[in-house]
Amino acid sequence: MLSDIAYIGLGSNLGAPVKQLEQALGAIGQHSQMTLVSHSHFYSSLPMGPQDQPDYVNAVCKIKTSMQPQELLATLQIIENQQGRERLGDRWGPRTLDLDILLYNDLVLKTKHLTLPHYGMQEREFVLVPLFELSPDLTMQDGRPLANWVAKCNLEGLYRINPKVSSLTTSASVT
Ligand code: A4P
Ligand code: MG
Repeated sequence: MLSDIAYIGLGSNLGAPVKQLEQALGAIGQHSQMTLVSHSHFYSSLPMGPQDQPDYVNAVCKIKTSMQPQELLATLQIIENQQGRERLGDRWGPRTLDLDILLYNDLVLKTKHLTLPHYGMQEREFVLVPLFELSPDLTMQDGRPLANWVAKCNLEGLYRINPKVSSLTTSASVT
């Protein structure tokens, strides 16, 4: 049963980033153990970390899934790999596709391979703004509303880059 809810952060700054995100949303929607509930607009953002890399395109999607978090992470990493993700070891370096689990229900978890909520999300405007667009009433793990975090973040260089592609959500929602 697809009863667990997760939010996934999508990011790309190599290999036609908008297409990478569209393709990833398609793969998520078509997976038998995930339903794509909704996705945010796509946003252009300045690179966090090394500055000698292209700007990113970021978005957030909400899914329902029957997978446990570890299995979901492995599945998302397969999708990253299918889209040419190379792990070159340079932290925060450029990538064709990055899929991070931001939230999984209300779960708080810290294992070697998985930290939930995602460790950096509360400082990242390219995560908070699209997440707020999808679910403005969310409360964060510290008990404060997501809106408070959004109000505090630096929006410099962040802008929406496309109209919402509703067909993606509609076709992908069919199980
Ligand atoms: N991992 C632990 N928790 C999670 C989680 N909740 N979701 C582990 C996903 N993965 C999680 O990730 C490294 C390891 O984190 C995984 O093997 C998994 O076991 P990775 O995707 O292989 O490598 P990474 O993404 O380079 O590492 P890191 O430190 O997670 O980077 P971030 O935090 O993803 O940042 N600038 C802009 N504007 N937009 C971006 O999207 N992204 C990054 C990467 C840098 N700068 C950016 C952006
Ligand atoms: Mg990642």
